[in-house]
Amino acid sequence: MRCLITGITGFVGSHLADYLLERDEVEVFGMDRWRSRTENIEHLGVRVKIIEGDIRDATSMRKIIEEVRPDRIFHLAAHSVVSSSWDTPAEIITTNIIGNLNILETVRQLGLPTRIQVACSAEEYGFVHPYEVPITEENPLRPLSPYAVSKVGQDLLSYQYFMNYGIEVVRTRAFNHTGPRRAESFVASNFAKQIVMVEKGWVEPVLYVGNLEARRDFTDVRDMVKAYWLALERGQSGEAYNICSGKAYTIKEILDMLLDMAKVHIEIRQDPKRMRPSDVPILLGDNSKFCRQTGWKPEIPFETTLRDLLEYWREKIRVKDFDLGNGSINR
Ligand code: A2R
Repeated sequence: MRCLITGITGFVGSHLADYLLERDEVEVFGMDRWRSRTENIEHLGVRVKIIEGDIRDATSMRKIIEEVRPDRIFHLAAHSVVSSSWDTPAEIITTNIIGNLNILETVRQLGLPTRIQVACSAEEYGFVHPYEVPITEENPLRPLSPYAVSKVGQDLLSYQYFMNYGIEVVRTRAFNHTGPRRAESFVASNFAKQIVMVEKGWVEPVLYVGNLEARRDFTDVRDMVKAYWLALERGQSGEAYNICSGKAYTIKEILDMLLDMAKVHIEIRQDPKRMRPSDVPILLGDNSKFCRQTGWKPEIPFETTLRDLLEYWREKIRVKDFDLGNGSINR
């Protein structure tokens, strides 16, 4: 079976490649850009075939899909950062919605029977009333950021292509997920990296935080990629599925768990620059539809996820890299 991963160089894409390569029946193709950082996939070597392109460019998408003729596409490529989406709203809308359109349109024009998983997001639910929690797939979508609007666009476009043309799309609405390789722009990873920099004695023992009250439903990325696989194995085309653990933590609780695992004592300081124009107060999902349909359940305890995340940063930012100027000291 030929599987194409868009966004393979990213956090989730690289874990999905790891997971697919464990399966004998799968041949893995990945798409990157000329400017992509490849550190997340260097360990994969020649076991994956990488093709260069850009999802915003219809010609490029057609060339890749025509060449690979994938049985399955895992569409993960996106501008993925909520906080930066307020700064570059037009860019995020173009990349995420037009990029998705280019893939759906190519599969339609070529008449391929390809099944496509589209990485949608719990951010689409946006403003949620307390009585609507835990959130089901039936909840209204009230997006609160340009990123969330772009994901609603991907979600509904995929629905439309299924309804109009019968394109085999499964929409996965992922709640928060983290683990090794998560970029430092995401909260748990950012805290973990700051802790490691203090442990190494490179910065003063202070950790800068934003809103600690928000409550989020976290899943380990390694459970998340299994869910994406199962979405195409057993999910129904046209459907949207919440992928989440069904357990919410405040950001403060996550911070406390990480601090308990730290080797040093650290002072906490609020940083106004880390507050968002609008932060969704609670995202807690109901995963029963997906679990019922596919048999998936999250297996990795959150403590293990956070421990592995800390270990990732301890390994990744070494003195050697730092001295050579390759390590970032941004926090
Ligand atoms: O930015 P790059 O070149 O390193 O590649 C990123 C890729 N990407 C693109 N690929 C092709 N054409 C584009 N115009 C384009 N823009 C971005 O998407 C990278 O390989 C991937 C995004 O990776 P991360 O930022 O690490 O996101 P993550 O957490 O893996 O999210 C995967 C999906 C996204 O659709 C999120 O919105 C969703 O899950 O939550």
